[in-house]
Amino acid sequence: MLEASTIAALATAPAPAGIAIIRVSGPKTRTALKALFKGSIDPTLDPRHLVFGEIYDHETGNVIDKALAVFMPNPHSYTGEDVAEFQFHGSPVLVQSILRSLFAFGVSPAEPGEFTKRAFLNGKIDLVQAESVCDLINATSDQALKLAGEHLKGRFSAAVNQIGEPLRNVLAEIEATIDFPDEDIQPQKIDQIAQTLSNARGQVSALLKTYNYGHVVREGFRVLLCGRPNVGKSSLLNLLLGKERAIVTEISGTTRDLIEEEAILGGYRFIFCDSAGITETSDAVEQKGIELARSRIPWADLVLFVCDAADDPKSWQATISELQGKAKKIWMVTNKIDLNPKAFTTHFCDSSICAQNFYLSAKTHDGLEALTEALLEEVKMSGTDRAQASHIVTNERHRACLLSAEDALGRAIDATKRRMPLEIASAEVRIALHSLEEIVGKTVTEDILGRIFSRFCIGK
Ligand SMILES: Nc1nc2c(ncn2[C@@H]2O[C@H](COP(=O)(O)OP(=O)(O)OP(=O)(O)O)[C@@H](O)[C@H]2O)c(=O)[nH]1
Ligand SMILES: [Mg+2]
Repeated sequence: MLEASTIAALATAPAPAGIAIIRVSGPKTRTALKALFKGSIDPTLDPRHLVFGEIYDHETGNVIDKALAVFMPNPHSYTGEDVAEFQFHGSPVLVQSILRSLFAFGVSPAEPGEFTKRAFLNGKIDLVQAESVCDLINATSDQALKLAGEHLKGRFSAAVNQIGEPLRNVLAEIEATIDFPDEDIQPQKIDQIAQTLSNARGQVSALLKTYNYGHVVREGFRVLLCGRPNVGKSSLLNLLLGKERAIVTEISGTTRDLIEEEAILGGYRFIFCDSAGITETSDAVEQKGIELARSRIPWADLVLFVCDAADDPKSWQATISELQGKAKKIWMVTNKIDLNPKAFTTHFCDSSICAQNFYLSAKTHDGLEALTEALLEEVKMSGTDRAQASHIVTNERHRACLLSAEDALGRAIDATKRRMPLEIASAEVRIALHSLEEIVGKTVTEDILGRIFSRFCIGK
């Protein structure tokens, strides 16, 4: 047990509810339970079973509420310490009274993420698993939940640890040759070492390639609706969201502000953003809106450039050229095809500017299904080389560690190929291993831990 204090916090959301749960962890849990809870039996004598009883105020001796209590002795608990949980009527006033009673008994308020931090420090879970608890709680889509679940099972950590294994062997081999400098190192041996390093780097690179997908699943895929005024951007936004979020009128320049809203499509999280139509105008408010629209372009994973099927392609050419280079990816959506069904013969944007062309009627919904299907496909393909869910990098910290490992392995391979002294390769392999171990938390500083767990809510 690394922590001596006993902590308590509300584990459920801080709002009136059917029930609330307070969690307690640490060496004083057993005595706190005995002193503050009286049930049909002593819960510490019947671990992992709910016991019905009453919770008492430590200072006045009065009953606070009827409750269920459960005791989970160490080491078989979430934190690895003695843990107790109380379930009672979900009133915020009762929560405060029970916490006050526990604090009066000598229990301390838990810090954000402290239960999970203790689970990590006591070796119940590794750092990737601890982080995935946070991701699981905050997941906003089925797919994000699935990735967090896989990471929580420890499969991603296993994949990372597996990459490190042969590197440890290489290190041992190099060390042995350094210890016996008189013995000649066979060239095949050095080639073998270079091959092992190169395999490991390949595995690291493969993981890194999944980050784009992992990031999009976790944070959402960002789509900006952009184009000239009055072409139907807001109509399309409303269609994609399935609700009337933005004002639609026949007046050009209706939308001024950026309108951002999330939607779940096919289990994936999308963030759509509507913007003011880009045009030359002397209206100060409209100008401000256009500036905002332009500033949003780098934010988007994809820009949907909407145009009106009736417009001469010359009218939008300059605007779309302006987006080119600033936008990560552009798709052209020719709207109002109900009025101009033959638009596809004249409206087509070059693949050097737009990756795809779509034809739509926001009025009749013609073409909407093709567009949403393509959006889903785009998210699914956002990792060039989609691996199984357990091997997908979702976290920026993990990516930074993998990049550092990839670089160090690159330098090690280079040194071996150039037949430089093996100490150089050995130092680089150590850096790579250190970076890999940092991912799962085998080597991690207090500062990094602080940053990770401060993102958690209290009670987690
Ligand atoms: N017939 C037809 N009308 C459409 C279609 N899409 C939009 N409209 C009409 O076009 C007008 C402009 O639509 P909006 O969605 O407000 O266009 P916008 O691009 O957001 O316009 P601004 O905000 O002014 O830039 C409205 O009167 C819509 O009803 C369509 O597919 N067919
Ligand atoms: Mg609009």
